[in-house]
Amino acid sequence: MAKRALVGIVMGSESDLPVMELAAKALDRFGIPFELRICSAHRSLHATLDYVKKAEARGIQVIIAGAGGAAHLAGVIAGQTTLPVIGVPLASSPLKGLDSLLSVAQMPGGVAVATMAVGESGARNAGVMAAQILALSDAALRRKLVSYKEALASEVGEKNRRLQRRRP
Ligand code: RP5
Repeated sequence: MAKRALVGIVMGSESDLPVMELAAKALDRFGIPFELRICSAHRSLHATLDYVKKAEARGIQVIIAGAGGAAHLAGVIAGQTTLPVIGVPLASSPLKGLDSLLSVAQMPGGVAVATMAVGESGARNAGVMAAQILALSDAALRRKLVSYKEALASEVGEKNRRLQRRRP
């Protein structure tokens, strides 16, 4: 039987999926069960609110919300839940994500969204951030995160060694 999702990855449009898959990939790497949903703060507000209202009772502990343009999805969700909400601004409009970044980050006091970088790095980091939140109460997951950080460092070391061989 599939494990109950701990993280909800929501996005404003199907067109956001290729980037938001990177959040899913990061969670997969740590073995964290998640679910993916398309729901929009503007085009399907009622479905979004319905999802948020039921999420905690279903076992969701962190919500990742990715949207582009006037990206209100993460903020609308954060206004309706005490679960941690991680916002991913997407570069899907002619303004290339600056609009989304400001929409996700500039929340009014009292309603917190943890805003990631624009685009692919942000989506990947949203998965890592969700893992770090969950690791606060999961020692095995914390160990996986420690190895992940070590792997990042050794990748850089390897690239540096390759460069030194080419350009001593
Ligand atoms: C936002 O508008 C979505 O999050 C997406 O990034 C953007 C464009 O959506 P589509 O027109 O491709 O559905 O709400």
